[in-house]
Amino acid sequence: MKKVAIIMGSDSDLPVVEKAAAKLAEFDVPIEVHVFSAHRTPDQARDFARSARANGFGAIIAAAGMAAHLAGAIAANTILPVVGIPLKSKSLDGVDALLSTVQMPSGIPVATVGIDGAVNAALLCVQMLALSDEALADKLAAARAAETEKVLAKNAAVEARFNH
Ligand code: RP5
Repeated sequence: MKKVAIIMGSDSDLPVVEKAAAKLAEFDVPIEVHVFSAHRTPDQARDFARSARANGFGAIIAAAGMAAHLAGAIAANTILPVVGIPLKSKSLDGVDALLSTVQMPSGIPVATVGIDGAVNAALLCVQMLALSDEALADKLAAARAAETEKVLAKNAAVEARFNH
């Protein structure tokens, strides 16, 4: 199976980003995790992106806060699909990172999830890999069904309490 790379701009991003790692682990998707910054370590970010496809990756998650150029900078240097996670920070609640990540120029897409949307970023990558992996597709379908059952159980509890 191809690997998923999780790149974050700073180790201070880990509390959110590790939720993506945990979700990918649930599906037994192999990952690599790195701290590369578009601004502080641009050479390392570029070199990683340029070699990622040849190194066995199928998708890249890039998470950053503030003036979040990391996902775009990674996407500029690879034809692999890049999923961007804009991260919440103190000053602007993540809207700065959201706009920096999502508003890519035509030709260099970044599939941007919601602010701090690490779980959805991971699930998108699993869905991409599942396009060519039937066993993974079956796991996704089972996980979706299990989530549905959880919500139905919550609904049953609420209905039992209020509807007589
Ligand atoms: C961004 O700046 C990082 O992704 C992080 O969200 C933010 C702050 O980084 P630190 O100052 O905590 O290292 O590049």
